[in-house]
Amino acid sequence: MSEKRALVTGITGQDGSYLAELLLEKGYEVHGIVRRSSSFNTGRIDHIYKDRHDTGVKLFLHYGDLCDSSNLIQLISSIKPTEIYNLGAMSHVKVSFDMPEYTADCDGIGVLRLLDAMRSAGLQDSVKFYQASTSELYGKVQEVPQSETTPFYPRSPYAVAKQYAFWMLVNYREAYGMHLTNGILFNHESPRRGRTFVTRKITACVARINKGLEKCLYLGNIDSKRDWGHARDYVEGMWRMLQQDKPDDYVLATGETHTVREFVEKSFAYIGITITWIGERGSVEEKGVDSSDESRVLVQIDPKYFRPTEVDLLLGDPAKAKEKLGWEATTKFEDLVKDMMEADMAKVESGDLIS
Ligand code: NDP
Ligand code: GDR
Repeated sequence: MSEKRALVTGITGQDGSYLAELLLEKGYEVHGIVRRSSSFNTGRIDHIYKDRHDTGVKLFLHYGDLCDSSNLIQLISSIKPTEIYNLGAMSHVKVSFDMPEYTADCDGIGVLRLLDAMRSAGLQDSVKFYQASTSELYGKVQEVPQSETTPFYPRSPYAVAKQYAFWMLVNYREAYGMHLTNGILFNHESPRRGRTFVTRKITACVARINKGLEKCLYLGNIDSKRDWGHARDYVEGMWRMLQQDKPDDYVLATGETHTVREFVEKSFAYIGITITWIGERGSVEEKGVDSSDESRVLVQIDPKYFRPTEVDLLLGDPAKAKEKLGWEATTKFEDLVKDMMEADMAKVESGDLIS
């Protein structure tokens, strides 16, 4: 058995795929939990998993679910990981309003299941555990910028479930002396971001508009502000947290905030289009063209994307992570948009973004 053995829940997600790459590069034996699905859900890790027979890559996948305690106990007891990264979650804030009970089970109680599975397996003194906590915990603005000491005010069933998990970690850390760390991560994106999250929805749609495959981008609240970084930077921060002798809680953020509106403008600018806003409609403006012409409207608001309660402003203070972990976000807003646009333009060209 390898001395460095990681178990990653949510390995098929955006962060899970980057983290698996990072851990493999660092010589870990990596075990990932995959949900059974009627269609393939390993697209983000196929490039590392498929060639494991040829390259000897130490990546092992196991069926499992955060809602199934006996499965988690069995996996943790047999794998005996030295580090666990809990990235698995029903991670969509808007969807959590439609599925609050499932979200609580997976994102809240799921974490308790993992903590108790570690204890049942007798690993409570040896394993280090990372919990994917979130800037959504700050919710309704209490303080700007937000740091490890800012009070929480969750604004969605997702955030409430994550708050339960956050405090469960703190409690088990204090009660049993376990090495449990919360990473309070602000939004982080990449070309691997799911297409229902706003950044990727925008870049995929703009790339498709550019190719004539779509006419208009429909969005919800374009005035909310987010501190957007690149997922590749953030998984490095997760790993650094677990290399510390003592467990703690850390914010990872860029320290910059931008509106969804700005993300839209930058993405259209990438394909050479300047958007002019008339209220909440974004149009292409050119000399001599009638601005009320519907065919010039490239962005429109669809209220179905509004949330019952919104998080208006997120801006993180990553000073503690810089000081204690030597971590800093290397990708800034403009480069993030560029990276995502470049990738989606290439996907459209190769026929991978047909719908
Ligand atoms: P994704 O939505 O891309 O990935 C979520 C992962 O969780 C997928 O692998 C998914 O599997 C898995 N999953 C969902 N439900 C279950 C379940 N019941 N049992 C086991 N696994 C499950 O999220 P991200 O990669 O973006 O985020 C990773 C984690 O970090 C999440 O916990 C998220 O809440 C949190 N987070 C994310 C931030 C971000 O900006 N990306 C910021 C702060 C926190 P499948 O592929 O089958 O759906
Ligand atoms: P968020 O990300 O809720 O911050 O959660 P998302 O990209 O879904 O929304 C960001 C902001 O954009 C607004 N918005 C829209 N959002 C979506 N998804 N679709 C739209 O059409 C749209 N139009 C406007 C939203 O209202 C919101 O203000 C993400 C997830 O990764 C969480 O798991 C994680 O915890 C937090 O980031 C930090």
